Amino acid sequence: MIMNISLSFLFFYFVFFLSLHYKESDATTAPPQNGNVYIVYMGANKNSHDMLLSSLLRRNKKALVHSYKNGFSGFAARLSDSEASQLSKQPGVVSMFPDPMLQLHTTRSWDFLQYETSVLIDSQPRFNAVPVSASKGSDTIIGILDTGIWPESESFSDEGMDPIPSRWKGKCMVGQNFTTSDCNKKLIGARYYKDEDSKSRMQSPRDELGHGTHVASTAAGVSVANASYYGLANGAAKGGSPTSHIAMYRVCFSDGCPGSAILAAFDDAIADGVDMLSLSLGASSSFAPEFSTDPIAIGAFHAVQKGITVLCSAGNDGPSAQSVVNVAPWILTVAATTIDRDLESDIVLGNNKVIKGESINFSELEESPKYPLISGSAAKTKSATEVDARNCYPNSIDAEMIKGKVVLCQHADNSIYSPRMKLTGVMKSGGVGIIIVNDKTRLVASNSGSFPMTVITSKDGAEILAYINSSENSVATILATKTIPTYKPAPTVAYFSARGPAAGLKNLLKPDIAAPGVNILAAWIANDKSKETTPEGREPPRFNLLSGTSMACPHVAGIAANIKSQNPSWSPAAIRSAIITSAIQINNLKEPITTQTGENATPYDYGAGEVSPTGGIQPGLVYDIDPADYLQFLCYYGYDISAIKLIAAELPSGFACPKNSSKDMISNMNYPSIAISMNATTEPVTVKRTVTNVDTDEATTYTVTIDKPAGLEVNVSPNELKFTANAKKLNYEVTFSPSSSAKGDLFGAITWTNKKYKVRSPFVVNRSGV
Ligand SMILES: *[C@@H]1O[C@H](CO)[C@@H](O)[C@H](O)[C@H]1NC(C)=O
Ligand SMILES: *[C@@H]1O[C@H](CO)[C@@H](O)[C@H](O)[C@H]1NC(C)=O
Ligand SMILES: *[C@@H]1O[C@H](CO)[C@@H](O)[C@H](O)[C@H]1NC(C)=O
Ligand SMILES: *[C@@H]1O[C@H](CO)[C@@H](O)[C@H](O)[C@H]1NC(C)=O
Ligand SMILES: *[C@@H]1O[C@H](CO)[C@@H](O)[C@H](O)[C@H]1NC(C)=O
Ligand SMILES: *[C@@H]1O[C@H](CO)[C@@H](O)[C@H](O)[C@H]1NC(C)=O
Ligand SMILES: CC(=O)N[C@H]1CO[C@H](CO)[C@@H](O)[C@@H]1O
Repeated sequence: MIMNISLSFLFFYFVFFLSLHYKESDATTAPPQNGNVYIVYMGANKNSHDMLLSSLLRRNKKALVHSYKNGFSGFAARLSDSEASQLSKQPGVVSMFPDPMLQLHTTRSWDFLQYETSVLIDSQPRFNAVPVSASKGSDTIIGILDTGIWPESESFSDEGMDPIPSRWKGKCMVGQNFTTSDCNKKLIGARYYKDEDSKSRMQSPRDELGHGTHVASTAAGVSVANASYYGLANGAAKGGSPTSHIAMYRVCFSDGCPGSAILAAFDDAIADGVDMLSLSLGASSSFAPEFSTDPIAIGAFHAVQKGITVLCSAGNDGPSAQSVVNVAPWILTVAATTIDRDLESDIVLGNNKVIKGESINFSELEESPKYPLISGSAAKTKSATEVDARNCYPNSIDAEMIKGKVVLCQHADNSIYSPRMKLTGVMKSGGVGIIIVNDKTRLVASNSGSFPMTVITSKDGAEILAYINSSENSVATILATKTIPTYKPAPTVAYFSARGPAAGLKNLLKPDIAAPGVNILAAWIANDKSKETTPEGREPPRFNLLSGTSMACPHVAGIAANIKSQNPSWSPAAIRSAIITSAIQINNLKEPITTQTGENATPYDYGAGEVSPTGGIQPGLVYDIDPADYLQFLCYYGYDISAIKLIAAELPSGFACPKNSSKDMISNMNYPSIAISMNATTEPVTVKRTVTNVDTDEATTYTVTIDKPAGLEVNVSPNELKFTANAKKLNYEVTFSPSSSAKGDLFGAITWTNKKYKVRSPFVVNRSGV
């Protein structure tokens, strides 16, 4: 019992901390660090690794936290300042940096909802048809770096699963409340990363927070009928690749995800033999590290070199520009969209008008509007400002005045208090319900526990204010949440989804793709007694509703696993290409996908668009990239050889950066999208691409279609590609010529089509200084 209480507290504290932390991050300067742990990176140098480590351990037996040996060499150690400075000067040490503490990419904690495997969109059924063979099982192994797993969940049943692939070399580690019998043919591996000095961290692959269980079941959970969150979002819960195997690497704890553990997990996963790695975590955009000190970028580089596809969430610091993280060109970066189910919790006013709101509530308010209604500003305390009261900041509204009432609170974008803190304030003061006015979150349902709450748009907020003004005794009620199954428009880009372009990287389009990440129903830990998840007097739910780019990433991981199982020899770049070029740009109203503001989404919002559940299995053509090209990328990015060694353990002999390296040359990497940075000159810019025919039809001709914005001439040469048995790979060039007045971000797409396939590449040209 005591254990449960403290775990719930931890979870609450954790999510709460993240929401506070997010707001404060702009003001602080130092990124969060894991104690005084340092990552000592030694590249490919395995000999000095052992020597250095044994000399360190002679002095301090307990200093070692993790040792890395498979993909790359190095270790993480707990060091005093003087030890750290000494060690950094030792031969063989390529770099040394403080162990960063990364975060899970769920939304600021409490914004929850529903799941459906594929968004109901008419996705050009004539093209990219799924081959019949795709219905057979997949043997893919998806590794997940997260908070651990709840192995008893029905989503991880191995009934009907294929045997564990013989290439698997991983482990099912025994830990607190976790034994080898917790693994099966579905969950084939489970590891955790011990840190003897951090007793507060559970030493086990068992999930205490729920996030890892949710993410793993979204990627590869088996179908579970009649899943719901207390009746909401009822249906079959099923992962993107139900026949894939799961390997969980527990790297996150209630205090965050240490970079040293992330690197250790990459190191293990490479040796274990995973095919995919899915990471729903990262730095916040204000602390996004350079590639050379980013454990995700470094670990992913080595994994991709070994043919493992690495997928990461884009982060939840949207909608501001340049908020996207995990942007290395060897990673597939995933943004989040809404799905077509809305969780509606309506308000009935005294004049019988019904206002549509969004939330998950367990209120016991009566259905007739009998509760007095008051706005935060009308309940202002003497000392509070009008703005604080209108936004229901704690201590700015008078407890006596709101007792027994439903309170209307604004929630301005830059509010320092989260909706949950406002809710707690109103609840403690004896209010009976809270209405939050916020345009962005209207489509992202929030779980308000047992307290009645709903979120409405500012337009509806104005209507309620007018009603309060016009009525002597304004009254209202908040109704039970109901599931609206065919909400339109969907998908839309979620407000929290981090946006491109990547800071300092205008020549690479990020994020790459978008996937469902709002109101996602998936498996949950069975012992969660936190108020956020389990209402008073109820049993913990078997499934939970969450939102975040964390939830979007495993959708794409499942899809990537299906592509890999059909095309086992494909490189990570080819798999990513298939996903990008088959994306969907149209919503369920057959109109362009929009953002939270209702404007058409751009590639900075959703990359190539919404992921197609099956379109990438047979894409027709792929844009492949040799991992060596990523070394060139680092040259163009501005790194010299010694900086490149901070990421790549080994360089090909004789490797040198081109003397004329510049960021503009990144645009020529064979990426499946195109990003170009232009200045005020009208000089045209030409980029090259190479496409490989991956269809069984060797003789086929593709023609190009160009979707170009005003002010930009786009020429593709040649405009026809004739593939034959001897010409599987063909090159083309695209020339972009701006008009003298064209400025800002110019978006468009280049699409190659034959009778069977559409292969679409989005482009962005930024013209500045005009
Ligand atoms: C330990 O695992 C069992 C399921 O086997 C679960 O019921 C229990 O709540 C777990 N305890 C903790 C502390 O995780
Ligand atoms: C579905 O689950 C609900 C509770 O979550 C239960 O009341 C109902 O009987 C179940 N229905 C079926 C067909 O199993
Ligand atoms: C409500 O009335 C006050 C004055 O009594 C006025 O300042 C305010 O603009 C009105 N608000 C609305 C929404 O009509
Ligand atoms: C850079 O130099 C290489 C030769 O080292 C040359 O082939 C290439 O065209 C040059 N690129 C640019 C953008 O000047
Ligand atoms: C504009 O860009 C071109 C090509 O990248 C470069 O040669 C030129 O120097 C730039 N002009 C200015 C004014 O920056
Ligand atoms: C694109 O160029 C405009 C100037 O025309 C600039 O204001 C804008 O910030 C640029 N966009 C990016 C992503 O750099
Ligand atoms: C999801 C949920 O439990 N919603 C509840 C909201 O509150 C009403 C009572 O007012 C319940 O009937 C619903 O079940």
